[in-house]
Amino acid sequence: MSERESSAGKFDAVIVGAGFAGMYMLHKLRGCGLSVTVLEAGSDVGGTWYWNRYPGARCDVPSIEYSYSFSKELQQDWNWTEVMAAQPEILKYANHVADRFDLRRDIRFETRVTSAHYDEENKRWNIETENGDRLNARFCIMATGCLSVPNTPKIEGADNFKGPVYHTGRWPHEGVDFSDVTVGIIGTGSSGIQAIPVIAEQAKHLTVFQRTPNYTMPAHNRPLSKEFIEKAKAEYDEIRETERQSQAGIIGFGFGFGGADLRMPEGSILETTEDEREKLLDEKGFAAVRQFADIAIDMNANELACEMYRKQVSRIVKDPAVAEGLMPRGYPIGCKRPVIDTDYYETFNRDNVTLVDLRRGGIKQITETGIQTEQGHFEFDALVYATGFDAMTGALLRIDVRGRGGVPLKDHWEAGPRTYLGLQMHGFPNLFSITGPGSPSVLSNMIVSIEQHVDWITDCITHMNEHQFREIEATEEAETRWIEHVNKVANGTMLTAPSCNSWYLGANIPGKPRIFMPYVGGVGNYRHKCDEVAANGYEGFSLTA
Ligand code: NA7
Repeated sequence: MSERESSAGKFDAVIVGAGFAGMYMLHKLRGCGLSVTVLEAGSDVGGTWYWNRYPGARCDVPSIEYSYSFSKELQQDWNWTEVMAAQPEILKYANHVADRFDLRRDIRFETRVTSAHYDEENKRWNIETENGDRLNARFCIMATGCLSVPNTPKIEGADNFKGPVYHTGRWPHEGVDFSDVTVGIIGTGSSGIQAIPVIAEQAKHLTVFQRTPNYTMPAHNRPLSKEFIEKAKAEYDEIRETERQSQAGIIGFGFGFGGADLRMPEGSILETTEDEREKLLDEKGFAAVRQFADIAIDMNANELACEMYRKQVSRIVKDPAVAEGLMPRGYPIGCKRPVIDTDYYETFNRDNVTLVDLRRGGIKQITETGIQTEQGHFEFDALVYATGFDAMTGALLRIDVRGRGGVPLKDHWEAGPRTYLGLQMHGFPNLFSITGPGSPSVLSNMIVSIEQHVDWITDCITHMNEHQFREIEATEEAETRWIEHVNKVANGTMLTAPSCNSWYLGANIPGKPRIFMPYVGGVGNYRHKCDEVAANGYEGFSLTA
């Protein structure tokens, strides 16, 4: 392609998003000599870590493992400081990668994509942005992230609130000073549970509005020693290979050096006595709760673990009424994305923290000065929404994506997301999604899954170029079979328990189809399946010249 064509907006590939997926995709395709541009809504790289700057934001995967493996030099040069890195350090890493591989020259920032339409005649995608840019590309690659569209629930009176309003997923870059400020926070998912202890330390008073108490485990985060870093660097090849073949793309390399115990659970809780469980709690605290394997497959075993969990909460939280308010009930432990925290329960022993357990009376409306609940009115100066995201499908559905015959993606996904391997959709040729629904994605270490998808897509495009194929499209049959498989392996597990309202199921967004979106089969098995598909001449895809 000539430079003139490229400057007129014609590319081999357009990538949407400059988070960890988009950055690596750009690096790989550029390395193949393709003309590529990345369109990014933010003003810089980093995706999730660019937007989620709330106090306490931290990764829940050990830093040694939550990092790129594609460059050995990068891996050896970069030094993580903590077992689980905080947001500023991860963003610094993303910036380092962008500088090191000179990525920014092919990224257009502050450019939000509004539509992507497939032109069947020319077998190319027409992409438009909010700024009025028009681009044309053979491949359109969606690196739009799984947790990138914040969910702000529609609560009556929300516009009446007079003070400042924040969402954890869109935190101001300059930070927020809560000293001498009274704060109300809605939401006790991962973001709320990370932010609450940090805000409580600064604010004059913090009122926590909790609809569903969560199960959360102490992170035991700590600085990494020089010896640990050296050991990890010496063993990196083995660490990466083991991650790639594992269930979740995490091997818990931090264990023994600080960091949460990520070893696989084993044994049966049903075979323990009450005294034994009590003793285990004395010895290990919350870690005792997740050590048994049967809690993932047997509801009675799971309920015993939940009882242990609640007992541990009551050991930490001094006021029995507050402890009771924080105890999760009525849904199994492990059906939502695990939350890890630093001093979450201890925070509720502070004099400047109030828990409003909305199970005892919900939110009626937001007022000028606070929140009116069925239990009374609570006043504060600033309001924080820690209310999560329209996960996995939200970002793609906000773009007007139209495939063959002008069919909108939202019609194709009306009853829930349909993909083949989470990589492609029938009717949408030459469009790929990275870590899309139907792939291990959010059930795994995202960077391991991102690298696998990017490598697979790059090999696929290279194969097409070598064999002069112009179009690749998942067949309807392959897509149907894959979705049936994705549902089959998830059904009957704790993850799809009817009592569980997780964002994996889309249950946090009113009206969203209740479908388990990621693939439970495991990172290693999934990788083999994708490799097998490629080795068999891209089985399940139709390739046309
Ligand atoms: P989550 O995990 O979806 O948590 C959102 C929280 O907000 C959760 O406690 C919700 O309660 C609460 N929420 C949502 N809407 C309302 C309304 N209308 N009223 C009261 N409370 C509400 O999002 P996070 O950002 O914390 O974490 C997302 C992922 O990011 C996490 O899993 C990690 O992978 C990183 P609910 O449970 O729905 O009753």
